[in-house]
Amino acid sequence: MEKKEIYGSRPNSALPSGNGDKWGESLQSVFELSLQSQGPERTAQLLEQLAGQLRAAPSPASGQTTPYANTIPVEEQPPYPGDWRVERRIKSLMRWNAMAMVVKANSTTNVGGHISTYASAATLYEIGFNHFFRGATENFPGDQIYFQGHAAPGMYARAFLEGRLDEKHLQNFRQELAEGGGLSSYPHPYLMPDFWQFPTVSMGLGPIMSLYQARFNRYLHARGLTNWKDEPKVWAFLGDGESDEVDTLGAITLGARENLDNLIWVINCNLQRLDGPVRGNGKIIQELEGLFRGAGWNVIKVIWGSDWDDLFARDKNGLLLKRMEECVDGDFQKYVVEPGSYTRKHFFGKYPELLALVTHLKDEQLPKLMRGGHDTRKVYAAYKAATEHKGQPTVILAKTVKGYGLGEAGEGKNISHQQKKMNEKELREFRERFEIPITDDVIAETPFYRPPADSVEIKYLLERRKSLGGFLPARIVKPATLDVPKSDFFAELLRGSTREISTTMAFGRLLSLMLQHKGISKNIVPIIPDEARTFGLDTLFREIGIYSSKGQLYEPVDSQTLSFYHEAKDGQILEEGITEAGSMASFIASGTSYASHGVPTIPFYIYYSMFGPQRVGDLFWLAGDIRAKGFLLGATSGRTTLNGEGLQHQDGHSLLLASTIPTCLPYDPAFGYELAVILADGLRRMYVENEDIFYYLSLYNENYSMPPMPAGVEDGILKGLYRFKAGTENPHPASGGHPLPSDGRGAGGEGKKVKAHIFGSGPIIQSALKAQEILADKYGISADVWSATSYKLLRTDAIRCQRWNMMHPTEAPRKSYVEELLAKEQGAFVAVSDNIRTVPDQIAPWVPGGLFTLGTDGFGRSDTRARLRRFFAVDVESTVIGTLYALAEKNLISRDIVAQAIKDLGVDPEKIQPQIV
Ligand SMILES: Cc1ncc(C[n+]2csc(CCOP(=O)(O)OP(=O)(O)O)c2C)c(N)n1
Ligand SMILES: [Mg+2]
Repeated sequence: MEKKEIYGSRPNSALPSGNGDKWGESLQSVFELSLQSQGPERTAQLLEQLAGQLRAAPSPASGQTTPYANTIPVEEQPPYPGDWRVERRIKSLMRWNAMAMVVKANSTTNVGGHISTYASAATLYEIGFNHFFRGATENFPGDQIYFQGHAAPGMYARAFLEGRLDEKHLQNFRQELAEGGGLSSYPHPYLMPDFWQFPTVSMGLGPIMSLYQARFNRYLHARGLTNWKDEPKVWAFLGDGESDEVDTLGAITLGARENLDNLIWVINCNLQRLDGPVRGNGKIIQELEGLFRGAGWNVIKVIWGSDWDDLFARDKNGLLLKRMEECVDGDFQKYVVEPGSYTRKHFFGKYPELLALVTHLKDEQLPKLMRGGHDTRKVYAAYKAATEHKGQPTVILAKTVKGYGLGEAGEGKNISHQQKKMNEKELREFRERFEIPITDDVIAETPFYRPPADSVEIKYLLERRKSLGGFLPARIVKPATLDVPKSDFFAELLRGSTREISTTMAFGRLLSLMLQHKGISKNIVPIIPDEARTFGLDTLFREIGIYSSKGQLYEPVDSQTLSFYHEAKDGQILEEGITEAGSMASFIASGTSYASHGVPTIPFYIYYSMFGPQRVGDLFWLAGDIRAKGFLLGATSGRTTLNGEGLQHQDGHSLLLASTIPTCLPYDPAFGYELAVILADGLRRMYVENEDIFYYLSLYNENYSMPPMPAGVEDGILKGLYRFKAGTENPHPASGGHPLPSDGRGAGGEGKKVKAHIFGSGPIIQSALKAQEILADKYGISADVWSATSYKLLRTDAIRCQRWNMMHPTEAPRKSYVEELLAKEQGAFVAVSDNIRTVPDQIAPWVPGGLFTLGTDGFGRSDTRARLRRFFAVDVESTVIGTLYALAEKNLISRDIVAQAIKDLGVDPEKIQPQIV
């Protein structure tokens, strides 16, 4: 008898049958029987249970996907607790106002904006707002919600209906500099600090931050720093296109490993991204399901809406599911944009039985068969299940239509993402579809609409938020300060040491001291991505423990040693493993806990500096936007100080990258006392003065003796430059030194004093100090050595003055710190550091007579420090030559001296040099 194929016509979707495969045949017939008697949903559920058992088997053999069906069967849908009619009205008003603010803004400007993202996600948000998202109350920090960046107009529209924003705000969407201020394009706490909590618009950052936020919440609680009654949930809304970002999916196993059932992701699967379909030739929902299940998440698919339930119930042969499985996402998109007749012919028409299923529906009704993500009841059921699920994070894969409700203006079209204008006809259609009471005479102006305060809608909406604890999004910062140590607490570092240590070791010591300081010890959050041993911080393992939600279930191999690998439920260190992105996400969660939990914590994130802003620069940028505080420590810094490691490891430009972040203070300290002063001041500014800034400190691993702090330099350390060691007043060339020319221009010649100034940073200040001696001894030149701790800060101060002067041309000009400091200095100015020249060059315009810079531009090499420094020309000899050259350039000495010095110092001028194109 010929077997009738009922389910799965594609090669891999039917079970193997025939050819004597009895098991396959048997399973197939049980499957078919189940479909006929139980229906597809129940069958899908049973299959999932079996698949679950299979996955739990020692060698999982099955794939990770379930049929293309709703995970929650209709029989298990909970009753809907709200008044869905009123909610629909409210949602329609949101839709209108969100659309109107974009259309209006773009009628007079070209500021852009997005309509279609929120249009597809409105139900996903509204169910959350009306039933799930809890605001902050006395003992509850509020649920933490990462709104999809491009859906921002929807959140503004809601805040407008809630009375939190007025028409003027909406009118000035994306016109923040307009009179009276405006609304930022996307969630930016920096720009709207009372409103937005989490920046999300750079795709992938919201997802990874939400993961680490959920874990950080647990960490804070485990360490006794919070006293909430209920645990906050972390919700992240993301796009299906966004799931292509490595940041989105790259860390999801953390969620399962840490049993983050406080985390819910809602992926708005409208099957489209900016240009077109996310997976035209496949199914993004299925692909994501497989990934999340594989990573140990609870997956809830919301594929079809209630309108389909009846069809599925009547489809005894499972043909409807089969047809859905056959279609790729590109097909589904076509059914959105084409008329119902097309869907009837091409979707249902493939099988006569399917056609029969929809004979009672007119063509116009077919496009109204909703996708699950637009169905209030289905979405509610999914959220309820997600919030109640224990032991795993949940991802909800909600199928929606991009630009839902825009009709001809963009519903499901490839251009939908960028649609920001609508003509009058389209506006009328939109108004009719969502029943907005706006009359024809004004519709072309796309007026905003808010019903009166005593309307059913507004009362309902406000009551819902009230019962859920208040409005969201809201960023509420309760004033809190810490009793931070002053610099004298670090007296040991201020005294210096003859013992040779590196600035990394100095930092280790400072951290130990801070961990003993009553005012801040418990608020410190050390974050390390698998590099503690590199930085000599492994003793902390035992002292303060590594946080692990599971404690330590094994005896560590080094349990007999003093600094054994100690994991504990209340451990203080976040040992993140090899993930700089994850570590930055932890830094941000900790650096914003003052706002998200009302509990200030102080992150010290120490990492291999090359893998800092260069690798995860977008998260550095975001740290500024989100107003994170804390200290980033780029250790093993320097293109020549980190010898041996070569091109990929030697960092000479992170300081420059860090300099680009407006709220970041980058410092390049040379000595332990500088570090102590900077840390103490940073603690004060961030945790006492409550400035929303963060610090980037370069740390190096070269050992040298640390001098005691000279008197009166604290201010200079903090501002970025101070004279560390003045040159000798009357230098005389030592006997055997190079004879000076007697042309009247030469150093020391005719009694003329030739002066130079060398700015050194980090360990390269050693080159400057030794060069200072040689310049005095051999060339009779007095060179002052300055410690340049922060070129960025010098520069920003200078440009602030410059701008003021430009705008006040008739008033007495202001002078920046660096100009004041150097105003009376004579001679040539030279900078030398282990960074590319652009770092010191930041201040060149304000140095009298210009700045001559030595630096490490070009790729690193694996070699010794000495050879590397010669290669890049930042060693002692090159610093001498550079200084002489700078003097010669100013006609202060003869060029012959420079040429002679090159010979005397044994430098080969023709030797290979770093390539820079
Ligand atoms: C890192 C990054 N790359 C590119 C963009 C530009 N961009 C903004 S939205 C978008 C498409 C988003 O598609 P999806 O995630 O599916 O969201 P949808 O609007 O469809 O809900 C792109 C490419 C961005 N914001 N961030
Ligand atoms: Mg999308």
